[in-house]
Amino acid sequence: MTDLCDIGVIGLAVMGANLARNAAHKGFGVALYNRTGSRTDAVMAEHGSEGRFVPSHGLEDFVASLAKPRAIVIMVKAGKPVDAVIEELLPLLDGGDIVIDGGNSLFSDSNRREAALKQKGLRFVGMGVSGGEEGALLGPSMMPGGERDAYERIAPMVTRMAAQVDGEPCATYIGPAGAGHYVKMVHNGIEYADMQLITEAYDLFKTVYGMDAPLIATIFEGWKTSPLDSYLIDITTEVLKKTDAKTGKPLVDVIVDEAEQKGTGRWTAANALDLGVPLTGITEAVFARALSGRRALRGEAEKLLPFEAPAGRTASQADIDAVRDALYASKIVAYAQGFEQMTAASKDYGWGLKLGEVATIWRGGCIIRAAFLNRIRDAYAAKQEIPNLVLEDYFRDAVLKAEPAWRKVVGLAVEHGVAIPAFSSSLSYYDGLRRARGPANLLQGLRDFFGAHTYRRLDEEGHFHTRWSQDGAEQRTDRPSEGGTPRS
Ligand code: NBP
Repeated sequence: MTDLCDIGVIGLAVMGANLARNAAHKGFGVALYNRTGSRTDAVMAEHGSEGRFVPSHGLEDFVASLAKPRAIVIMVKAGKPVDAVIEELLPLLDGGDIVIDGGNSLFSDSNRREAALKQKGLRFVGMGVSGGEEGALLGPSMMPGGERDAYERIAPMVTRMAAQVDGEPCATYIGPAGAGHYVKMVHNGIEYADMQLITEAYDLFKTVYGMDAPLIATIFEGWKTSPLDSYLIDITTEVLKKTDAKTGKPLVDVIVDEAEQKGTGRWTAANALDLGVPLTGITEAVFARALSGRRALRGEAEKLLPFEAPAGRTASQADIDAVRDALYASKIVAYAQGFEQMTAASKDYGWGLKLGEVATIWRGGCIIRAAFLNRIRDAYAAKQEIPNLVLEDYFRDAVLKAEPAWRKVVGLAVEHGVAIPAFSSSLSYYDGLRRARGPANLLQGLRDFFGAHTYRRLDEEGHFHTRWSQDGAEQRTDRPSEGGTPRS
């Protein structure tokens, strides 16, 4: 039959509907299904003429409208709804059919789903999709993981639907099982850090220099020609420029200062703790959102611990450039940490991630798309494994150049009581990273004192314990330090 569809989409909210339209615009026949049929009808009423759609109000009809082996994209709310849809689909599918979860699923759920479907002779692709509503429609960045042959089957569709940069699609096979959703999770974590850094730069301009939103917008606009050039800088300019129709004030000034989160940043930070990767930038960004959410408490606290906004200093061009440079250096640290986390995950989970390809497919379509990603791609083109991006030539030169400004800006914020957790933690991470000998020797001494956890010596191999509270003598012990050695 010629009229069977190439791809099916289940879940026609913002992302599903736009991804389905994207597929149709590229010439693919698209089967449509949504639990609540009125949503399917609405998509058909508004967009039915944009391509070849076959809507169904029942899953059986939906499955029957697809060419075999079937490729079915699930775009429903992450978590239990994905399992519910898979449960319903199972009896209707045939061996070799491919179930693609395009939502923001937790990577460990994708590991589980892939294994469960494999047992039933079905193939699973856990595919991170980034770009929001517009990306889904015009070309997102797509991060598919699962069995390679399942990806190969859908690759012609996925690569055509993805954003294209310099003739290359922003989609590539990421790795086995949950690797695709993992990389999407870290992408979102980096997005958290990037947005937090931008927010801190805004607060410095607003609170220390007393600038209004339209003026700050012009500064961000100017950064388009700097290495910070990115989608997030572009939309920061747009948001800061917008005037509220009701009050005539900048819209940003009437928006409640309470950030919401759906969980991917938190997952990234929690996984970094599991892997023992120092992911300070992203984690501080998650905590900053949590603190923003305690609005009533902050209101009470300001009464008891008064905050006095500094009398607006005048910002010189050098002051503005210093904030830009501090933002850039902190951003480099946040990305370096995210890439270090993916390196660690790739080893621990045996995924063989190709991080140069990850940087390549993040250059377009996704929320963190930025000129800067070309530099990361270049670094991985020259070297397969990179312990830390900060140490690579381009980034090392950039942070060294930015360092004086970075310190000045962090110092200024501290002096004036402006919270800059991502700027300052990135600088502290940088300072910790470049010390061949840090202060953890004392920590080990303390641990050995109260818990006999042992320590190693600089001048001798082996593990040692001092009988601190007894005769003070040191003894060699075969027992390795409890808690294992830190990740090197
Ligand atoms: P939502 O995350 O808001 O989910 C709504 C969809 O899930 C509707 O189609 C709804 O059907 C369906 N659904 C639910 Br809820 N429970 C269901 C169940 N038990 N069985 C079947 N269907 C169920 O949609 P979205 O914002 O389009 O996002 C879809 C996925 O893409 C999510 O995982 C999201 O995190 C991810 N994502 C979103 C964005 C974005 O910018 N929004 C970006 C990137 C990724 P109904 O109509 O019958 O209620």
